Amino acid sequence: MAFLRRTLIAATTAALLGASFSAMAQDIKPRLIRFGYGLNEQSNQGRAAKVFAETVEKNSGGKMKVRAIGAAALGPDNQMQQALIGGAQEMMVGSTATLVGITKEMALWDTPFLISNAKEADILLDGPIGDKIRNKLQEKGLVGLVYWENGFRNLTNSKRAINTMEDLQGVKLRVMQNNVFLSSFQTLGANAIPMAFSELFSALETKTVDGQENPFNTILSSKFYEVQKYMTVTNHVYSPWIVTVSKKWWDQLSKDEQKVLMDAAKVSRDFERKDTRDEAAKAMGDLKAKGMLINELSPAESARMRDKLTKVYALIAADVGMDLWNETQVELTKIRSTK
Ligand code: TK8
Repeated sequence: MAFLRRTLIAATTAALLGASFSAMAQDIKPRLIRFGYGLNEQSNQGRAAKVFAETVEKNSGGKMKVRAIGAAALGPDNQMQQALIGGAQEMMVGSTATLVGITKEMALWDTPFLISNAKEADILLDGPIGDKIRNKLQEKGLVGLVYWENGFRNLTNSKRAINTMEDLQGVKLRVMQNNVFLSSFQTLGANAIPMAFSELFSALETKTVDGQENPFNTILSSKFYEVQKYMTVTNHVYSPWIVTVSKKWWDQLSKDEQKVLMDAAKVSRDFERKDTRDEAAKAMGDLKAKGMLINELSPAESARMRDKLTKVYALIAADVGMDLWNETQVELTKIRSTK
């Protein structure tokens, strides 16, 4: 009898303990991070999002889990930004260009012909100027972790080959949603129409717009070659992407958790830049094979465009502040003198 009672007590205790263990296990269920992005899963953005997710999971010992959600399934860039600010979504990666309405200094990256190669991009973005601009996001409820490469942008359209600025006249050209892009392409004579990236493919398909501009990689991964006949290699601006976190959510994380995210963001950045550059180097051939007619803008015509766009430089300098503008010019001169 006494034995039976003892066994019963032991069993009950074990059951209770078991129950409280599983309650604890529930308490430490992994932190779920929704990481949204705009391009397809099969793209440089999608591949790097996967690397980020795997690295976070590995470095946190499974305590943090990233669900990478592409193709703007969580909404276009600016909708996700608002969700991050409000704390309804944890993370995203998207264009710095769509952040200009939130942090005006981001407009620096939209300066046509500012950056002319990968080395300049990496030094500027990862150095004090990139940090200064990235950290400005904090006042607005966002934490910027790292910049990824979107790349040098080129023009496509369904109307005609663009050999001179005059060929842009009357072309309905989708631009990213900010004043620098709008003014730049208006200045060059196009009929510039700001629009979210997520609406772009169908707008091109239905001829709501005739053309758009994006790096080779995106023209390929978003299958724009299906609805665009002409591509002109202009390299008119180097576009970064930026990985951002909801500050509301970030502030609830431990220092260790924040470090896991920052470290993984850097791993994803290094992977992404290499992957993007490798892909861009082959993409022109791929796009030709898909049937696009490709021409390169002549150096003389490119110089004409730059001249015309100096007017936009003044607008950007006023937006980002003269100090930051001058600091950037000094930094670029320095980079260019140390070949
Ligand atoms: C993807 C966009 C895209 C950008 C654009 O969401 O909007 O044209 O180049 O990469 O951020």
